[in-house]
Amino acid sequence: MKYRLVFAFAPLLFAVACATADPIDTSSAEPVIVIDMQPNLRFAPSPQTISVGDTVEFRNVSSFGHTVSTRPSTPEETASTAFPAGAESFDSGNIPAGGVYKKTFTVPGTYTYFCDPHHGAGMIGTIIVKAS
Ligand SMILES: [Cu+2]
Repeated sequence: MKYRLVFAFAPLLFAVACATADPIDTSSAEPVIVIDMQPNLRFAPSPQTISVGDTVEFRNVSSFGHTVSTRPSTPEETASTAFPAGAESFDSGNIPAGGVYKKTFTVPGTYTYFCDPHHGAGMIGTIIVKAS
């Protein structure tokens, strides 16, 4: 009888244990800097200074898609894109509403990036990566 009771409540106990566990294990995670892609077509904060090796998490907090890119496809984008020698260009592709794109910066210098669909509206951001 006792055992049957335990089995009956096992799923419930499991659910409670899961609910009370820390949902994000931060014990071994690298530092994460958050930059929002905002509904007003701005990256924020920008400029953002980080340390080499840091990971930036770009969060789309608007209700439509954005990109994070240093890979220009127009002369205008080329003119407002920059990244240090030795670094590779990057392009997140479309990040849907509520989506996230993570990038780790391993080469120090200044990165000027843009959102492809909203470049013309001035959605351009700057990240300064300091050498450690
Ligand atoms: Cu955008």
